[in-house]
Amino acid sequence: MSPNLAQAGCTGENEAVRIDVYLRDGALATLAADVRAGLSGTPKVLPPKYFYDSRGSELFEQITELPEYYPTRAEQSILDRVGGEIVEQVKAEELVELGPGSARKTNALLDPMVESGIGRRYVPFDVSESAVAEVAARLAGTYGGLEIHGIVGDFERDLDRIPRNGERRLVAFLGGTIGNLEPLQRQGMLRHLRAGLGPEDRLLVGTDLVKDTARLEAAYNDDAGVTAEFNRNVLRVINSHLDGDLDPDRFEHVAIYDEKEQRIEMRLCARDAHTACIEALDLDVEFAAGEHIRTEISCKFTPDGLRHEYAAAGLELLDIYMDADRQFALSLTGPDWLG
Ligand code: AVJ
Repeated sequence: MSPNLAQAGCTGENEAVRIDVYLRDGALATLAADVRAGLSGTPKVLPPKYFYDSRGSELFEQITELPEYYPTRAEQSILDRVGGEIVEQVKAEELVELGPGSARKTNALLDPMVESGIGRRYVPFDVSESAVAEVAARLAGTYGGLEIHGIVGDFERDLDRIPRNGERRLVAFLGGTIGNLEPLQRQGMLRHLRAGLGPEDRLLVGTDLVKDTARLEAAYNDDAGVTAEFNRNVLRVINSHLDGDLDPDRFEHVAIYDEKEQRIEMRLCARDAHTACIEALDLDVEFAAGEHIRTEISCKFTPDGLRHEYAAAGLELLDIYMDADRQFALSLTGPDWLG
């Protein structure tokens, strides 16, 4: 399949920007299949990637500024402290960023890459086309000589689309997004990423850390109700793309920490018994009063647990960096000798 070169070479005036869109049609096909499968079984589930239409991406930006939501600030503080050190160590010619969103944190890596004269290319890879387009345009303005090659895709399916240029690569998967995957999916993704690394390439992963339940739950139950709106947004996405009549007001936002599984679960809980219709799927979905849809898991980690997970995927944990309050971790990993 050839990419839909929506904006190849024509974002702004900058010829160094290219964006390949692999998702545009594919996204709707997987949305339909995922919604049918997820809302037909028990418990009901929806994949978190569908939060991020332009409204959902905007709501997530607001989440990152909430007083209760510490991960973004904690990760930023780590990157501000060690970004230069990491770049110097890796001597990366290319930065591939998985799920950059608005890429607010990326400067902490791109600045030292560009200043050292070693960095040449930035490859933002995101499920949101608007996010990739905006990031590409903004960073093209900031970094004159930098080549930018955006990819709009699903990192569970399109990772192999990232072209290999034979340059030394730093692959960054920040924000704790890897925590949205189930352990088996996560292991699969780490192995996949490992398989794409040359001996000198490095993978930098951001993960939220296990901490007390109150603090974790507050981060996903903010007082201003922004996370609740973000959660309900997935219903609006389904309604608009699949002609559904899911009523956001009939669902309560719930986020609870499961200490045994070490993860936050976000849910939408039906306030009363009712039936929704998803026209495009010719599907009626019945909700009992109090029945929930699980809309996201967000796993929390320990440094030891991380080391083991990386090792199982053929990755060696070379360095682990934490913020002063040990809330969040950045893992620098590389392919191990046996892998
Ligand atoms: C961007 C996926 C890491 O799991 O903390 C924020 C998404 N969900 N508030 C997270 C999210 C609810 C976030 N990630």
